[in-house]
Formats: sequence, structure tokens, C-alpha cells
Amino acid sequence: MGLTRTRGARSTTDLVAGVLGSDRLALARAITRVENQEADATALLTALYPHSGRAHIIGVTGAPGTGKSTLVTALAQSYRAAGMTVGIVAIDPTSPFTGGALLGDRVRMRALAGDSGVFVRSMATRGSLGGLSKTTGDVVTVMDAAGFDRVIVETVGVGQAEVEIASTAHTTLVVEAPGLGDEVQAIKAGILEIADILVVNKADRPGLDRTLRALEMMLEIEGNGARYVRHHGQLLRVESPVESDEDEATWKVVVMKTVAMGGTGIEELRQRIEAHRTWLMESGEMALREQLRIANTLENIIRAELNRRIAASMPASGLDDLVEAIRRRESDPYAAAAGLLSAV
Ligand SMILES: Nc1nc2c(ncn2[C@@H]2O[C@H](COP(=O)(O)OP(=O)(O)OP(=O)(O)O)[C@@H](O)[C@H]2O)c(=O)[nH]1
Ligand SMILES: [Mg+2]
Repeated sequence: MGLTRTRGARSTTDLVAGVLGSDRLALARAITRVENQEADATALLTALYPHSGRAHIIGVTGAPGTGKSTLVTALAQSYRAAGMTVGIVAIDPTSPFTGGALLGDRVRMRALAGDSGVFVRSMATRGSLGGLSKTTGDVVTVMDAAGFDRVIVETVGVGQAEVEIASTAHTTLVVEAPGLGDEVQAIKAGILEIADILVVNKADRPGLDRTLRALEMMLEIEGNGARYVRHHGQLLRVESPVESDEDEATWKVVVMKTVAMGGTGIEELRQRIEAHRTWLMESGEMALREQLRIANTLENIIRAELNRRIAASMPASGLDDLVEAIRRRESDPYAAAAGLLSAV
């Protein structure tokens, strides 16, 4: 079959042209190569990067089972109805070997199948539990270059994932659901530091008022209009000097109710996301977020390359000989480390 032959043999240049020309097969292939860090991944990304920077990137995070995938599906449908195209990256915390929940996401997002204006990709987290995959940002870049108006990244809010999603997305949604038990437990402190919009999904479920009250209380305590800057590689919260909600220099984090299953509140949520995008651009905050995203990307690339070089220059026998020499005080850890690193 001609198709099989072309798929296997597609050159980097062909793939780049395909991605830019909205060829879905080329897009799928390019993402796979980038995700698996295949030999031409860097060449692909280098060619595609200049075409990125147009998509608005929306991060969706929250505890397991709060309805993120259902919400993302509903949001994508809402964007489609508004005439926009959507790329979706669903990060799955389960083992890449089981793939169970990957299938789950596919089933959940089935409503989007057959629409050429939507592209869904599930990714495994590869070890960093609950975190974003190393290549998530690269996959987003490919989708961005492919011309999708909005790229939505879904990740389970565990551990580092929240901070990572905030430095990957322009607009971050944190999804809560009623009845997750103790609200203070469920609503982790870190969440308010990254949420641009708080969503209480499953608003049809009992316990809604308690969850809403808990969130509103946290918002009042924490105050609003905090900003985030990057300082020595850390995402830092700085209080905005402006108190007023009306001031356009600040963004007010609000709590929105949705029933993703029934489509309730989705249109309002989409409009709030768009309002955030407008605010980012008008306030100048977009440039700051872009700087943050780029700094993050750059650091990741440098770190990955350094790790690769360190691994490559390690003695075949590992560190055992060095350790033994240091133990006998024939060497010291400082000189040994410097010796190893000089080869890097
Ligand atoms: N009652 C109700 N159920 C919902 C709603 N949204 C989603 N669900 C259900 O909640 C369950 C979990 O939904 P998902 O969309 O898979 O949740 P998720 O947050 O993506 O789950 P993980 O990715 O596994 O963390 C499914 O059975 C959904 O049908 C809602 O608004 N109301
Ligand atoms: Mg999900």
C-alpha cells in the first residue's frame, strides 16, 4: 500500500510541510517523533518553531476525576461552534505500559471525532508522576505551528504538575468538584497561585455550596491580583500593589460553575478564558507569560542536553572506581567531579 510506504519514509522536510499544511497524518507523525525524541525531533522543532506563537494555550488541571476531560471536550465543542480550531494534549498519569486511561480519554473525547478542526493527542507522563511529560511543551509547539487557534493541555493536578502547567499555558484553569471530602484537603494551597480561573465542575452534584464557599473564602484570604515572576528559575508570587478589582492592571480570579456533562456554564467559561486572553494582551502580561514560557523551554532544553552529555561521559564502570579512590583518599569528590564534568 502506497500510504504505508510514504508514512514510513517521510522526510523531515515533508513532515514540516505537512504540519504547516494541516495534514493530520503528518501532524500525528511529527508529534510522535517529537514525543519519542527521535533523531529528527530537534530538526522538526527548529523548522516549526518560527511558525508557533499564535495559539492561545489553555492549561486545565485539577484532582483526578473532577471531570477535566469531559470539560475539555465541552470547551472544544464550544470553540468549534465559535468557529475556532482546537488542539488538545491530554497528559495521562498512568503507566505508558498499561495505556488504560489513555483509551479512557479517547472514549471521553469521542464526541470530537471526525471533526477536522480538532486534534486530540494523549501522552504518558513518563515517570514524573502527575507532572508534565518532558516533551509536552514541544508537542504544544507542533500543534501551535499547525495553526490551531487554541491548544488545551489537560493534566492531573498532582505534585509539580500545577506549577509546570502554569509555565506552559497562557491561561490556567483549576478544576474542582463537589464532594471530594474535606474541602480544605481537596483544595490545595498551591492551586490559587496558578489559577487564572477556578472551575467547580459537576455543579449538579451535592455539596456544591460547601465547595463554592471554601473556594470563595480562600480567594478572600489570599487576596486577588497576585502576579508571578520568574526569579532564579523559580515561579514567585508577588502581591500586586493595586487592590481594586476594577483596575485593569489586575486580573480577578473568579469561581465558575459548570456541568461538563450537560454543557451548562461552558459558554460562560469559554468567554471568561477569552476575557483573560484579552486582559493578558492589553495589560502587557502576555509578554511576561511568554518570557516565562520561553525561559522554561530554554532551561528544559539545556538541562536535557546537559543530562545527556553527563550520561555520555560517565565511565562505563559507573562511579564505583571513583568512589573507591575517594574513599582511600587518593582523590577527593571535588576534583573527581571537576574531572568528570570537564569532559561534559
Ligand atoms: N455528574 C457529573 N458528572 C460528570 C461531570 N463531568 C464529568 N463527569 C463524570 O465524571 C467522571 C470523570 O470525568 P473525566 O472527564 O474523566 O474526569 P478527569 O478529571 O478527566 O479524570 P482524570 O483524567 O482521570 O483525572 C466521568 O464519569 C464523567 O462522566 C459533570 O459535570 N457532572
Ligand atoms: Mg482526564
